[in-house]
Order: sequence, then C-alpha cells, then structure tokens
Amino acid sequence: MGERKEVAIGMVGCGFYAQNHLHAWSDLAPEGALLTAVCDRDPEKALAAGTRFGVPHFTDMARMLDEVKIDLVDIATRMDSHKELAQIAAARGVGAVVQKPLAPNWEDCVAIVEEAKRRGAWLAVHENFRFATAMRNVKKVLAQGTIGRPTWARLSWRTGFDVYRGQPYLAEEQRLVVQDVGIHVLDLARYFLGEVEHLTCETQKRNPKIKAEDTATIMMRHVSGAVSLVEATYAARRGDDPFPETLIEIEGDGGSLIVSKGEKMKVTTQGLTFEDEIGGPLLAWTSRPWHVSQEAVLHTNRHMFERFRDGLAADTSGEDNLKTYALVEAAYESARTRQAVKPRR
Ligand code: NAD
Ligand code: 89V
Repeated sequence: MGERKEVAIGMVGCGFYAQNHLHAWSDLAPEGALLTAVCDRDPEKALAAGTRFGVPHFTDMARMLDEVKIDLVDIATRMDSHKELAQIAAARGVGAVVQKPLAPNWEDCVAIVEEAKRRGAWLAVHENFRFATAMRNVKKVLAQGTIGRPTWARLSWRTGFDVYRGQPYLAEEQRLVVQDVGIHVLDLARYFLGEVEHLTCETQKRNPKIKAEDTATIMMRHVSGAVSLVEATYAARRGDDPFPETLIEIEGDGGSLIVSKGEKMKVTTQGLTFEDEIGGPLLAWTSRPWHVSQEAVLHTNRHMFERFRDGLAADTSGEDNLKTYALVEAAYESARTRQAVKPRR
C-alpha cells in the first residue's frame, strides 16, 4: 500500500453555499483531504467557520497562504473575485478549485485558465451538477449503451423556489438564469450528449422585481447529430416543484431514459421498461430540498481532491469548463441577435 498522500485544503469564502463545501471537506478528512484553514473577508464569517471546523481563520487569502501550508484552495466566493483569487493561488503554484461561474465574462475566464497554465498551477471549476449521484447513474446507463446512441434530449430545470432568499445578489445580476443555473444544465448536456455544433436561445424576464433574465429556452445541435433542449427558469409557478433537480428525457436509437421529480428514473429498452430511484442519500449535514445539490458537493470535492492528489486534471478542469462557458456566451449572443450561434473553440 503506497504512502497515503494528504492534501491541505484552504477554504476561501465562507458564505451561503460554502457551508456545504466546509461540511464536505470535513467528511473527506479520513480520506486525506485536510481542511487546514478558512478565509473570508468578513471577519465574522471567517471566525464562525474557523471556530465551527476547528481551523485557523483569515480575512485575506494571500496572508493565509503566507502563514499556512496549503496545497489546494477551494474558492467559493462570488464570481467578481474569482480572477484575483485564482491568480493569487496560481502565482504561488497553489492548486485552485473555483466555484461557477468561473468569471463574469469570457475574457476573464480565459485569462484565469491561461494564467494557471502559464504558472503550471492546477485549476478546476466546482461545477457539481454532473457529480450528483442521480446524474452519475444517468451517465452509467448511457455508457452501457442501454438506450443505444442518444439522438434527442430535454434537460429541464424549472422552479419557483425562492432562490433570492439565500442568494439575494441574484436579483441584481446583469446576466442571470443562463449564467447562474443554465451553466449547470448546459454542462450536463455536454456530459450526456457531447460537444455542441450550434445553438439558438430565447430569454425572458418574467419577474418584474429582478434586473436580468429569469427564463431561458435553448435548442442545441450536438456534433454527434443529436438535438437537445435545455430549459432553465426561476419563474415557474407549478405544484410539486422539483427544486433543485434537473428533469431529464433522453431518447436513443435503442430506447429512452426519463428522470422525473424525486430522482426517479425510467429506462425503456428492447420493449421493456425498468424503474429505479437513482438519487443519493441524505447526509448528516444535508436537508431537503437542497440535499440533491449538497450531496453533489461531497462527490465534487472528492473528485477534486483525488485528481489533484494524483496529479491528474479534473473532469471539470478550467480548460474543460471553458467549453461550457462558451455555451453560456453563445446563448446570450443568440438571444441578442435572434440567430443560431456556433460556440467559441
Ligand atoms: P455569498 O455571497 O453568500 O458568499 C460569498 C462569500 O465570499 C462571502 O461571505 C464574502 O464575504 C466572501 N468573499 C468575497 N470576496 C472575498 C475575498 N476576496 N476573499 C475572501 N472572501 C471573500 O455567495 P454564495 O451564494 O455562497 O455563492 C458563492 C459562489 O457559489 C457563487 O459563485 C455561486 O454561483 C456559487 N453557488 C454554487 C452553487 C452550486 O454549486 N450548485 C449553489 C449556490 C451558489
Ligand atoms: O446551484 C446554483 O448554482 C444556485 C441555484 C440557485 C441555481 O441553485 O445558484
């Protein structure tokens, strides 16, 4: 048995969603991912996180890196600070996982990825929808060829859940539903159906109290020839709200796969239909309805820790995530021009 290699983790940003990152790192300690320090520019949040998880706390990331040996920083601040923080890590040769969206615009995303490459620093994006247990199970069925070659899909993220309560800044964003949650569903579309040839997008702002679009309907032609429909809205007014689940329909040349609310999957193949519940369990620190997203954080963090430890790129490396972000930019361009758009790269 080789020597177990431990990785010292520094958590940067201890706000709303970072609590899930902190609990996940705490769960991963027995595997060698050691939460070693926390940082938040808000002294009260830094103190609260440091006290709760028993590690030193800082209000400045550079100072934390100067004073504590950190191998990998997990940056869960909001996107306006990602470029500065990622570049501080890269300059020190410290690995970084950065929450989505990597940056507020394409140019800054590319700058972050290129600076990490120039410095030889490990970089990944915490894009966790594809790490959720239910999504891993969908991928398993597709990889086994159970429904043949996927040719059509609908990935639907439709909610009326009050996302603004936990994340009030969303009401002020200049670009909202495509950049905040569409980015997750577009990444799933790539994960299940491969790269995209071109897309068209219609956006709507249906809530008068917010600044940007809260509804997007995106149609994509994949390089494989498959066609997918990606939908995202915070303005659904339906009973039985599936928040934060992505509902899925995938049709192949040998069958179909449907994921409905409650992470229930129905697979039809060779004229037979099989059903199963494909989600992950509740954890000590997760609670409905966020549990779907929260358990994805645990699997994402484990993936990032293992790939960094083993000197391998993450599946959602900075380079890879540029392909998802290119779909975000293409969607906004299509909505603006009313034209089909080929994503960059
Ligand atoms: P938040 O505002 O609640 O927390 C951000 C924290 O970062 C704040 O406490 C702030 O003080 C701190 N901060 C800001 N700049 C800093 C700096 N330079 N150094 C240190 N600390 C700094 O935001 P949130 O809702 O937790 O969102 C954080 C990120 O997580 C966003 O990018 C958001 O898109 C993402 N997010 C992802 C998911 C998901 O993965 N499914 C869900 C929700 C939010
Ligand atoms: O998951 C996220 O990125 C959150 C959302 C409100 C979509 O759950 O921002």
